[in-house]
Amino acid sequence: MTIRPILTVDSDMAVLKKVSAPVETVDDDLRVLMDDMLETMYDAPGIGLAAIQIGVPKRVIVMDLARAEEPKAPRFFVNPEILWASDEMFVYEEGCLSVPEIYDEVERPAHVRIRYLDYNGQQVEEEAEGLFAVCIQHELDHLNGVLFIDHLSRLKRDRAISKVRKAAREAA
Ligand code: GNR
Ligand code: NI
Repeated sequence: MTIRPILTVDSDMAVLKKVSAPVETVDDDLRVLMDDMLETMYDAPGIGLAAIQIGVPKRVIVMDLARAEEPKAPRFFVNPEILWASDEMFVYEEGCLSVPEIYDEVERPAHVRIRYLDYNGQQVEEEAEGLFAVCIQHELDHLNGVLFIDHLSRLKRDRAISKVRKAAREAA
């Protein structure tokens, strides 16, 4: 498995804005990508990662919501779709590996019903709530070129991007 560089808004905004394409078949090549994404996510560390965050415009997400003291619980989502979203909303303080060190509250549907293909290409339907619902919606946004800062006011979004740019300049 290979840890791949994670793209960030200071240098890779144009790639992160791309709409990712559906996967045709869940094969061994795709499983190599998913394994690399998982290792990259654990290394970061993060709780979710969309393929576009490593520059691959495919509709693939990896996630692990297990706490540090719990056994690893990797999950894989290929061509995920939201079938239903609740009217009830939920506010959570989000962050993103592509917008490092920036955290702000985003409001999203509290419950969503999703359909996707798993690591073996099997179709799964399930309902998500809590952090799972937040994370799958955050990742699905990435597949459509949307970042969590796009849900904030223009002022907050511009400030967030400026902060990431400044941090990148200072690190260089
Ligand atoms: O690691 C991550 N944590 C997180 C916290 C709150 C809401 C969403 C996330 S996803 C993020 C990793 C990431 O950027 N995935 O795209
Ligand atoms: Ni993100």
